[in-house]
Amino acid sequence: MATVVPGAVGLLDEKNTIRVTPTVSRDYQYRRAAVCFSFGRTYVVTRIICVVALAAAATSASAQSFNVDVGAPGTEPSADYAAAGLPGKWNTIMATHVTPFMTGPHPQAEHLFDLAGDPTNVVVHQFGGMDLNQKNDGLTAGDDAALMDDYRATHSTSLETCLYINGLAPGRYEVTTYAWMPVDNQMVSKVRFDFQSYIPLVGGAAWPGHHVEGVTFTRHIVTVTSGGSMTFIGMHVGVPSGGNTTLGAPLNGFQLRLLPEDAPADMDCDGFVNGRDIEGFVSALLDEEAYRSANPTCNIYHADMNNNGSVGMEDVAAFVSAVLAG
Ligand SMILES: [Ca+2]
Ligand SMILES: [Ca+2]
Ligand SMILES: [Ca+2]
Ligand SMILES: [Ca+2]
Repeated sequence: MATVVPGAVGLLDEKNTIRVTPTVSRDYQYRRAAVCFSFGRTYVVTRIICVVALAAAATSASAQSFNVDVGAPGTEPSADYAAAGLPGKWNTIMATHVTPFMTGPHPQAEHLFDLAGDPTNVVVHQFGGMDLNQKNDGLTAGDDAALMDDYRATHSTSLETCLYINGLAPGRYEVTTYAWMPVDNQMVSKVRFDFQSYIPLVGGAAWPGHHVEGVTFTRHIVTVTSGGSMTFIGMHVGVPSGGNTTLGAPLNGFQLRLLPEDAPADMDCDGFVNGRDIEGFVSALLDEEAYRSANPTCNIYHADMNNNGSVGMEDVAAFVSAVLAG
């Protein structure tokens, strides 16, 4: 029986011969396989050697995850605040409108620190959103207020707040975008990303006491490539058609998380597909937030067995087959 090696380096069959999985990128295959192959010219490797490769990869993932508060300097939440994502160092950026318009790295872009607080080459700049506002919402407090009570706003249905993030390692990122208007909670905003058709609305309700998808934030999965047109993330927050341009649409902040490599059915991201993944699959199907809080660094889309972008009943049969075959 084949064994799934932690970190999706590849598959070890009964002869302990590595077979790199077809789902990982060419670049990823090369880097990971090189670690394994360097220990045996005959391509015969041990599981222990590949687990070492996993540890190295986990480090690079956290170095490509970021928490960002949009607001005045010094108003960021504390590092133990997770919001709807992972805890870690919060950057504060003004997200000031800069010209000329460009999607690539801008001379006036701001550098980001990763979750561990280490400096990185990842930079962000903004075009379109004109006002940096702060309102004291009566229901937010503490770190929630630090993130949500200040925001960059646009007041036009035709000019969005456009944030461009450059310098990211290639991969798939989960982007959690906070777009909730303090005080004037009736405001609804739209959130979209370049190269994506999914444009959810967010807002329209008072602070719920904690983060709620569709009220305080949206989630998108965005792919970054090493070449071509998708080398950056382009985020856009705007006033929907018929919306209130006087109040405007807010961008309170965002979180970026580099997702683990594709590993279908591995719901706890331990590198194995087995009975321990059943509980995670069930919660991914029935209660997304419960799944996320139990598996904060994993990838809920490991349950999306038919790869249609959502987790549903259509994924059950394939998941059961994967566990039985595991
Ligand atoms: Ca703030
Ligand atoms: Ca903010
Ligand atoms: Ca597992
Ligand atoms: Ca699916």
